[in-house]
Amino acid sequence: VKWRVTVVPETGSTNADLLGSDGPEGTVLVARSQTAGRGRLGRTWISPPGKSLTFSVLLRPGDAIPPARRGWLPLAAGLAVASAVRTVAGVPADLKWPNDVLHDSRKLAGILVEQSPSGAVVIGIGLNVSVSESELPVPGPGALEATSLALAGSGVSADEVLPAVLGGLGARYAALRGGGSVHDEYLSLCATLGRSVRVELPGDRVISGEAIDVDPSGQLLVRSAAGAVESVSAGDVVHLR
Ligand code: BT5
Repeated sequence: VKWRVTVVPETGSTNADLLGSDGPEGTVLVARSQTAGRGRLGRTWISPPGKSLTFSVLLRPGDAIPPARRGWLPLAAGLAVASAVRTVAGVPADLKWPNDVLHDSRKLAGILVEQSPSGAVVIGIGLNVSVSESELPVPGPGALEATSLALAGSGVSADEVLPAVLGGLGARYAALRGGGSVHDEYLSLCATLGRSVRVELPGDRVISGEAIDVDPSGQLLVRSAAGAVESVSAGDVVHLR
């Protein structure tokens, strides 16, 4: 992909903007401030103006990535952010399935992937950069504590991290388009695998067990104490112990 980056001082949600646009693949919208940042499942993403990296990219995978493998796009985005954070900021980061970026078990970045009816895929990334302790959102019940690159000891700016994330996302997107896999890299950076987890599924169902792998479509495989393996396509994972 050739990225074309536009930076705006403020918008509601960069994801909403790109979902409503008919821009070409590779369109990137960065907002210095977001007034209505969206999380998954109707939740909100909070970012104090100028202290985080909030942006979205528009992809048009078409037939190159069949629907059965599109589930890897959110995971590839998580890998791009975690590895950019490691290399550019020097902050040890890992992932909670599907793509929460964690440092020291606290949430450094969140990712929201949405599809438009026309088949465009919008990947929105929010990364806490120079957010201070008192500016971090207070986690609701069951939610992870938040952190930022600054609190993790790094002085990098949003503008220094962005090119690394875009480069890493482009490389992994190209791999997926070419029929390649990011499975092994994902296993190496995902802190969920091998853990005891509780998964809150949409519709209030909860399962628990050991997270054993990610299947060929990007779903999380959870083995219950009784030995049954369930695959999870969407849900909130809580790492236990
Ligand atoms: C996410 O949702 O983590 C996806 C966040 C995606 C944000 C980006 S910013 C650019 C683009 N444009 C948008 O409008 N959105 C995308 P979820 O897994 O549902 O997590 C949301 C939860 O994380 C909230 O309910 C809070 O508990 C918590 N949270 C909110 N703001 C946070 C922050 N800055 N740091 C850490 N946790 C936060």
